[in-house]
Amino acid sequence: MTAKLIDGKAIAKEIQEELTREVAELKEKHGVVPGLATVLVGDNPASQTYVRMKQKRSAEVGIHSVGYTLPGDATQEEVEALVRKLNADPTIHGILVQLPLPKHLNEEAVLNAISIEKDVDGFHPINIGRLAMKGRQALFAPCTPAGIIELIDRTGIAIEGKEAVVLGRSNIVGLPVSMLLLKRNATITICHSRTHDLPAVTRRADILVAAVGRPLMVKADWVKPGAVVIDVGINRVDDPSRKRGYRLVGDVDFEEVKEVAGWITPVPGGVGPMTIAMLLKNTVTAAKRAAGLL
Ligand code: NAP
Ligand code: L37
Repeated sequence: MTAKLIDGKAIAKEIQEELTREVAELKEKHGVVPGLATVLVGDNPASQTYVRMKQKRSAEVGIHSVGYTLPGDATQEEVEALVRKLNADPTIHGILVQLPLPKHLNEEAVLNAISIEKDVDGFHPINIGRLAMKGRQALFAPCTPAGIIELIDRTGIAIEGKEAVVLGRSNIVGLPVSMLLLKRNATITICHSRTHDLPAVTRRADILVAAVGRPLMVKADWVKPGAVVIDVGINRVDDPSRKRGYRLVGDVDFEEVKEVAGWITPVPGGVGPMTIAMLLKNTVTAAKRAAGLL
C-alpha cells in the first residue's frame, strides 16, 4: 500500500472527546444542556441503524437526545406537526429528520418546516441557499459534506487551488460538498450519470470525492498518482460469512486504489463516523447560539 490512511473513526473520536469537554463546560458554567431530536419515519433498516448510532453518540458526549419514530404511513400533517412541536420546545436545539422519507411525503415541505436555528442537518432551503452564495454564511453545513472537509483539514491537506472532482450531485452529499470545496477555493468538477468518460475526468483530480452509491466503481486507473481519495459510498453487499449477512463496501475499489492514491479513506471507518461527529458538533453550536454564547 502506498496511500496513507485517513482514519475517520479516530478523527471522529477526537472530535467527540472535544465535544464531551465542551458540553460539560456548557452545563457547569451556563446550565445549558444541548438537546437533539431525531425523527425517523418508517422502517428503512439503514436509517434505523444510523439514527440509533446518532442517539448513542449524542448520549456519550452528554447531549440530551430524544428519538421520535413515526410509522411509514404517517401523513404529511403528522410529520410537520411533530416538527412544529420540536421547533417550539426550548430543550431541543437541533432537529434531524432522517432522509430519505417515504415516497408519499413531501420532503421539501418537511425540511422547510424546520426552524433554521435548529436545522443541524443543514438541509433547510435558506441554509443551502446561503451555502451556495458568495459572502453568505449558512448557520449549519450539512453533516456528511462538513465531515469530509474536516477530515481533509485535520489530515493537514490544503484545499485551496486544488483540482477537486466530485462524483455525484445529490442534495445530501455531492452538491453541498462541491459548494463547500468551492468556498475553500478548490476548482470543482461535478460528475453524474450523464458524464462522458468518467475515468478521464476523475484522473484530473487532486482531491476525488466519490458519492455515487455504486460498489467499488472507482478503479486504480481512475485516480491520479498521489491524489486524495474520499470514499463516501456505503454499500451493503451480501456476505454469508458475516453474522449480519452483508458487509459494507465503498464506491472506491480500496484494494486497487490504495496502491495509487496518496491518501485514502476506508469504508467503514471513513466518512461515516464523521457524519455523526458533525451532527453532534452542529447541535452543540445550536445550543450555544440559543444561549447567546456565540
Ligand atoms: P444518490 O442520491 O443516489 O445520488 C447518487 C449520485 O451519483 C447522483 O448524482 C447520480 O447521478 C450519480 N451516479 C449514480 N450512478 C452513477 C454512475 N454510474 N456514473 C456516474 N454517476 C452516477 O446518493 P447519495 O445520497 O448522494 O449517496 C451516495 C453514496 O453515499 C451512497 O452509497 C450512500 O449510502 C452514501 N452516503 C454516505 C454517507 C456517509 O455518512 N458516509 C451519507 C450519505 C450517503 P444523477 O444525478 O445523474 O442521477
Ligand atoms: N445527517 N445523514 C444526515 N441526514 C440524513 O438525512 N440520510 C441522512 C444522513 N445519512 C447518514 O446518516 N449516513 C450515515 C452513513 C454511515 C454512517 C453514519 C451515517 C456510519 O457511521 N457508518 C459506519 C458503519 C455503520 C455500520 O456498521 O452500518 C462507517 O464506519 O462508515
